[in-house]
Formats: sequence, structure tokens, C-alpha cells
Amino acid sequence: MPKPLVTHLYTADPSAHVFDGKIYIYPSHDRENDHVFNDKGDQYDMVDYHVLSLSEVGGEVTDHGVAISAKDVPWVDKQMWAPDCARGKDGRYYLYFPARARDGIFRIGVAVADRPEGPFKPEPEAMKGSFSIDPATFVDDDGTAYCYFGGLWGGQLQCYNSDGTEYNHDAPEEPSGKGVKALGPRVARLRDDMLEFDEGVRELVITLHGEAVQADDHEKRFFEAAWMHKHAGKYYFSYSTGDTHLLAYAIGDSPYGPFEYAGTILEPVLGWTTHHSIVEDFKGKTYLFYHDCELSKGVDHLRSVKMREIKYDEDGKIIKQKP
Ligand code: FUB
Repeated sequence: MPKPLVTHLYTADPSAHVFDGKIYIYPSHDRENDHVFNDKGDQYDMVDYHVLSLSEVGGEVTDHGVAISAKDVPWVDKQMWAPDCARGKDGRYYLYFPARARDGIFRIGVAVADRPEGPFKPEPEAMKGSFSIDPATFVDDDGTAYCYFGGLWGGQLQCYNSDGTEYNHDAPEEPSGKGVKALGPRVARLRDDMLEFDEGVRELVITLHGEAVQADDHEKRFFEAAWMHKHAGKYYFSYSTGDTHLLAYAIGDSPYGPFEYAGTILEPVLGWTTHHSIVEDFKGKTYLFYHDCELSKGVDHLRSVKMREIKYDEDGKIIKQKP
């Protein structure tokens, strides 16, 4: 069984990228706290980010220390959740992170560094038009960068219209009922300077046999942990199904979808959450980065990042992994 990449701190939600021949991982930094566990995820009360890197699979993993802290971001109150990082056309590194602002609403911020490991300097305000959680960046072959995001329940996605207008504190945790479509993850192209969205936010559609996945289909509907990677010219959108604890994926012909449901990547791990990223090519192999709670013996908010190789079958389907 794969081992945690680091054991001196708890890490989760790994977003991994290859920059200049090295793997850099941008995880959440879990910590112990006294919060009562609830469906809003108050127990996930993180205050900073560390960046990890490795040059060889199975080799030494470097913890580059604190890359940015909540106290340095003027708009953040608490809960620095799953981040990601992209390299801009200017060669600088842009860290995207969700956090609760002082009004209790999750927004997405960006911070900039000259090096992939930081330190990252935050923009003073959250990105305009951003909402909900779990930003994941994807830079297409033509250099266009996209930000995928969204999360149900504590991630507040259910409080918004498709384009991000309206905040309704009283929205139920998620839609439900016969014939009701699932809420989709969101995407927006990023501006060339990587600091803001370059267009209105769009809702993505995940289909099953060509029809939108239903809200009640909790084994297939999007919950959180958006990720995009490309394989053999196709766009693979992967995500967590939340309360059914699966990593699932769907395939499309455009970064905007639609994406046809294609299966499960990873069966439930120990712990409530599951969250991942995929590096399509590191030294010719594809890797899944994910987390579980083995190290903390099952404490949901004390997670550890792991990695393992994954493979495709001849139809381009990802071969399912068991924890
Ligand atoms: O780490 C806090 C939250 O837990 C993330 O934002 C979700 O994806 C889930 O992993």
C-alpha cells in the first residue's frame, strides 16, 4: 500500500504539477483543532499552505515550509481549503486558494511567486466573481488557462445560480428529487495575467448516456474536488462524489464539456473526504495523487497525501484503483 509522502505534518487535497522536471504538490495543511464535526466541514480549519516537491518517484520529498498564511491575506477569515497552482505566460507561479471571508462566504484568492515553492504574495482582494471552493487550474496546449471549481454542502455551491449570481444562505445542502438535474462544477477562463476570470463563470454538464446526471445519483454527481487533465487529445474531468466517497471521471472534447461519465478512478479511502489530482506525464508515467486518513487512524480532518501510478486501458478508460 502506498505510504504518506510526508508524516511530519498532515496534508490533503493534493494538486500536483510538473515544473522544470520536478513534481510540485500544492496540498491543504490539515491541523488538529477543537471544532465539532459537522456537514459544513467546520472541522477543516486550516491556516496556511506548505508546498512539497520531489524529483524522483519514491525519492526524498521536500517540504518547502510555509508558502502563505491566512494572516497575510487581508480578505480571509478562516478555512484555507484545497488550493492549486499554475505557471503563467510570464513564468511566475499563481496559487489559487479558497477560504471563508469575514462574511462567512467562501471565495477564491490568488497569490503570486517567482518560484514554484513560493513564498506567495496574495492579492489584497478575492478574485472578482469567484465563489465556492476547490479551484483547479488547467493550462491547455495553446496556453489558455482555465479555473475549475465548486463544492456542495459546506462548499456553498448550492447557494448560487449557474453564473454565480445570488447567494442564498437558506438553500438546502443540494438539489434532489425525481427528474432534477445535478448541480454542475463551474469553470472560467483565466485572464492572461492570471489574476482574474476573463469571462463569466459557466456551469459544466456531466452526462450519463448523453443526459445530464441526476441530482439523486450520488454515485455519479459532482460533489467537489474538480480536476482537469488531458489524455490522447481528450479532456478528462475528474471529481469527488462526496457522500459516496468515490473519485469519478468524465470525458469530453472541449475544456467546457459536456463530459460523459466514464467511471470510478479510486474506491473509498479511509476517511470521509476523497480528493486528488492527476499528472499525465512524469518521466513517461501517469500518477494519481490523493489522500487518506491511515496515518491519523481514521480522523477525518487529519489526512495524508499519497501517490500511485495509474494506467489507461486500450479504450482510454482509467483502470480503477482500490485503496
Ligand atoms: O480540505 C477541505 C475540503 O475537504 C476540501 O476543500 C474538499 O475538497 C475536501 O477534501
